[in-house]
Amino acid sequence: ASLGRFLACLPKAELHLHIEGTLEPELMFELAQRNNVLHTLPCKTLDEMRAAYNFEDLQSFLDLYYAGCAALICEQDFYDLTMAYFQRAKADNIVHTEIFFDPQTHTLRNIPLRQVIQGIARAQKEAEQSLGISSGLIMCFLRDQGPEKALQTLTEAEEFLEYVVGVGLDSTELGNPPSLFQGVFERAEELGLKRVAHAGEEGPAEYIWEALEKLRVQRIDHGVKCLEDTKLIGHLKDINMALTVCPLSNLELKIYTGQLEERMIELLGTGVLVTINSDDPAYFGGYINANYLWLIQKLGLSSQQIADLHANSFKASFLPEETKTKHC
Ligand code: ES4
Ligand code: ZN
Repeated sequence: ASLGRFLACLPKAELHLHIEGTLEPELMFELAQRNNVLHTLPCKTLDEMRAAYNFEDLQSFLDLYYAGCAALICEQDFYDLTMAYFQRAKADNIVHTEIFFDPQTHTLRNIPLRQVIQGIARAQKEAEQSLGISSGLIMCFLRDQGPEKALQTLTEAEEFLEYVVGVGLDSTELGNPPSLFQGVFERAEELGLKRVAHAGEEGPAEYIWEALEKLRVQRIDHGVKCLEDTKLIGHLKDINMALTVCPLSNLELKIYTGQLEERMIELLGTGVLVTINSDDPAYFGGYINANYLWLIQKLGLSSQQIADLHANSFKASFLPEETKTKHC
């Protein structure tokens, strides 16, 4: 219980958070009603929706996550969604967050990119002023839509780059290796953007190598499958590469089923720069503190380990160097 208090008091950073994955069912229904699109939601009632949060694997989650996005239409919806997350973040004492969004999930439904980015950006500005939370925005390409669509999306986003710190790669991992996106990530680098990619979540350790070598990423999202490759673990340590790990996500998506606790202990023991994050908290049953609490309860983390993980998040952030060190 005292560790819980220690955790609550720590001013934290979050580096792996999909804004669409913070859409709580209550807000989803409210927005859908406001937009007259209730009939397009995957479930008819809140209870039915909550009951559907029971996943077999990554794809079964993604299907529901994309379907839920049908409620998001106006600029105001993206503002409300993002502001609701900032309120939750404040409650968990988050002071800095780097937010993912999936532009293609919305442009595929004919929602203008401008509307999406401006709604999110307006909430970011408001949260900085009224809640004291700094943030960055990372645009993720949907890997299952392929590299041509990703490049098209990047080109479309060029007029909004003042709002974006970097690009990422997410969605269905198996069968969609990072190497396919080399050209897009080269273009992103030319544009001065930071680069991250989901790799080694469901996919193999090989995808982590590819993300490092072909996409030149500065962080690996998830990356837990590095445990299958000793040489990779050594390399991640050598280059001081951060992993943005999301324990409750891995639990709910049945990554390392039945042995997740052991594998997390193993991962923390490697000395790789691990950070703790919430991924899609509305779907996986908890925001950042709940993710830390799961580790505390299941792994028996010490206050020193919590403090180290917490410092790692600032080290691995895209904050300016001076700001980082104040928190570590
Ligand atoms: C995601 Cl957990 C996860 N993995 C891959 N892509 C995603 N998009 C949203 N959540
Ligand atoms: Zn993710």
